[in-house]
Amino acid sequence: MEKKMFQKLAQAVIDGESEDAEALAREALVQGLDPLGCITQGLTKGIQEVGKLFADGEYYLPELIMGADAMKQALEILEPALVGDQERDVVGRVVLGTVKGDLHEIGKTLVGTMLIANGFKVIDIGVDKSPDEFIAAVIESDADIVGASALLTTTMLQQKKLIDSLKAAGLRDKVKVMVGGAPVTENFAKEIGADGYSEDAISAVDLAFRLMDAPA
Ligand code: B1M
Repeated sequence: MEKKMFQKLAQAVIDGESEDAEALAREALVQGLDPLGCITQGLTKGIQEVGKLFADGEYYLPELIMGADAMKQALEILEPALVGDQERDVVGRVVLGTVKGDLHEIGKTLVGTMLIANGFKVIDIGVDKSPDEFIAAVIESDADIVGASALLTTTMLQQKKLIDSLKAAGLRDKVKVMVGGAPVTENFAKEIGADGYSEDAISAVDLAFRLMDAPA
């Protein structure tokens, strides 16, 4: 039953059917299915297929947008179920955003949701954010960690710009930097002097705990 639902969710994203995606997400919760599984095994598989079809020239920008909208619609239903109503001490404060020139928000938001679900306070500053905007949020929130997402090979260098700007602002020793996003690698993260890289939202949580020196 679970596998079938995951496949249906993936298909709704591939077809760009927002209403179906939302209805399926609601149905999955009613059936008591794991919301994280619905996201990682269903929606994410669907959007990856959309990306592949786009890269192969079978899908164009409108289909890319429709797929993303369907995924976002379903996430709006599933993400609150991940977070729950928990009362616990804040593990750490994380300023999270997508870098300048980059409008991809789904992965960044998912990372934020998983961090919140695990006790972090997340200040999500959104997409297309300059180093100065990250820095203003770090200062305002007295953040422990700043997380920068980049989905384009052309924008990943903005993660280095952010680190350079943190140094110039005298903040580099006060805040840990974690980076991620599809084109980003462990090696790239090391090269630009980030404190950590993670491949997905689940390992982002482990990384954030490590950066806080806190037990997961
Ligand atoms: Co765009 N796009 N897109 N896109 N898009 C990609 C990234 C692309 C790989 C598609 C492709 O060609 N196969 C390609 C990039 C090529 C490259 O640079 N190498 C691409 C392109 C080319 C473009 C445009 C240039 C297209 C155009 O206009 N011609 C354009 C750029 C716009 C811009 O940003 N300036 C563009 C636009 C868009 C939409 C706006 C239509 C839409 C985004 C909508 C939105 O977010 N609201 C979109 C989408 C949906 C995609 C794909 C299909 C899916 C991205 C996604 O949401 N994945 C993507 C193809 C792909 O990735 N396979 C593609 C699901 C999400 C859960 O995964 O974002 O990888 P992801 O996040 C993961 C991990 O990466 C990690 O954890 C997340 C959860 O597990 N992670 C972190 C992410 N951030 C992290 C931060 C961390 C730690 C982990 O710490 C801080």
